Amino acid sequence: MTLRHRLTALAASLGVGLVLATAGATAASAHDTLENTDPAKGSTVKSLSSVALTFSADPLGTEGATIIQVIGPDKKYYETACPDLNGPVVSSPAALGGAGTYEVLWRVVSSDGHPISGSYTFAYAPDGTATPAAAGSVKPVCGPAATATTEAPAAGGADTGLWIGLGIGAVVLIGVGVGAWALARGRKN
Ligand SMILES: [Cu+2]
Repeated sequence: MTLRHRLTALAASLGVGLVLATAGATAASAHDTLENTDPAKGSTVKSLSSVALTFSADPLGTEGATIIQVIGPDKKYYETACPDLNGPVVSSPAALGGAGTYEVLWRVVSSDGHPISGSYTFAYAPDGTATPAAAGSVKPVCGPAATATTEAPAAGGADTGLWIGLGIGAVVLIGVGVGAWALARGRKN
């Protein structure tokens, strides 16, 4: 291999690596993000009839892939119907049980086709006995597909593109090091 061949090979691998790294990072950053929630994260509400999540773009209405679960302090489910998609807003009606901390578990398909998910909590402190406590459901209300807890790996997988990009970036750096070493060695010979 001549010096010119080495340089050409190095430049080619650098170019391919950079393109792949950029593509990976772009894919990962294209997910929709959760911009607003009602109730707000960490807030305390006196009453609640629905949970509404607003995303940065319109999630895809893929059948069975949109999940909102409202889990009470007794681990029962207090959403009362399947989620409704309306542009960037995904909402579910809910009727809460006793006072305490409730967790909202959600999953949607980002407008770029990747599932994204998350959870947050809010507190429920009803005013006296004005609102009767709902009984809740021992199972997620929206069918067997709506088990958001089993979707945790999907949430991790959503950032795979970024890690692939970073990995390729690291490989490129190693390649540059090896290439420089080979060049220095070739020059010496
Ligand atoms: Cu994505």
